[in-house]
Amino acid sequence: MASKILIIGACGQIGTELTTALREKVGNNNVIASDIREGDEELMASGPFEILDATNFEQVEGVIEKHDINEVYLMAAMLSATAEKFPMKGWELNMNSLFHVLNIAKAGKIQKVFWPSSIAVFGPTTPKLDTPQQTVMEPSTVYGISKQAGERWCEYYYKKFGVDVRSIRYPGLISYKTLPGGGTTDYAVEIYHEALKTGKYTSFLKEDTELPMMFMDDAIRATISLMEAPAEKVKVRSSYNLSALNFTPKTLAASIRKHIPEFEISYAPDFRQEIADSWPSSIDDSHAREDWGWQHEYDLEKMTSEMLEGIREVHHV
Ligand code: AKB
Repeated sequence: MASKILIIGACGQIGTELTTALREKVGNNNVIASDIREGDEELMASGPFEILDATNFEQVEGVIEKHDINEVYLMAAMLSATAEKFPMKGWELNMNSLFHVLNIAKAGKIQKVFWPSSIAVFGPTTPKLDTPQQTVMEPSTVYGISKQAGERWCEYYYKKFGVDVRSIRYPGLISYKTLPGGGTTDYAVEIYHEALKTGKYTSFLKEDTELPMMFMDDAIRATISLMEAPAEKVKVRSSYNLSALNFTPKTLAASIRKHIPEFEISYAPDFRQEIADSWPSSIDDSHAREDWGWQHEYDLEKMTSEMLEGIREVHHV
């Protein structure tokens, strides 16, 4: 039997590309996209879509029953910078949506769940370099606290109730199809758009702020391959560290300058600097590599070429 998949938050930065990739893999009609609002034309035209509020249990359960879903990817979330502005809203969205899906899985109505965690689970007291899978975790943001609590609940539901839930601690994700919204790593996407549009960019992080990052194609491949891995290979049931590249705004600007020599960057750090300073600079992801064979493909130079080409094509810049 083909998997019937529901993607909650399908119109966001990850959801859009995940929907396309899964539809190519298992067939358009086997992937139900859903979000609080409609997505772009391509997504809406490529298969079934439901308007869905992830915080409403009846709606989530209703869509799962209506389409006979057996796998859910819960991608709806409020990211780090926005959640600092709306702490209770961020907490409620990030936690309630997870509980709804975990409880539906516990009741046996779905068989597999993917839930995204983040490098935001780490905090200022975490070792910054090559941050291990298991280490000190004292997140200092609302988003980080919600992701850390979510990880604990995922592991709890797996151990107590046998819920097959799988998760990745995403680094900053770089993509050209859909813009990110409300994150601390968003500068690394905005910079490419501005480089092409205006030839300059003011970074809201300092020039030497190094953060773990990943090109979206790698993130989508990792997500699908974790979900396809045999259950016994998925040994971490909180969330896997995952790594590809680490860079600073200054190194990123230098890689853009190889294509656009006149590109100029300036720096005006804002409240997001403190968030970035609390996160690791690099991540040890050896568990993901050993357990289910994770390997990244994109380095900084390859990613910069794809980003510039992709933005030109998709956004006609
Ligand atoms: C954010 O910046 O909030 C996200 C993340 C690292 O989870 N991109």
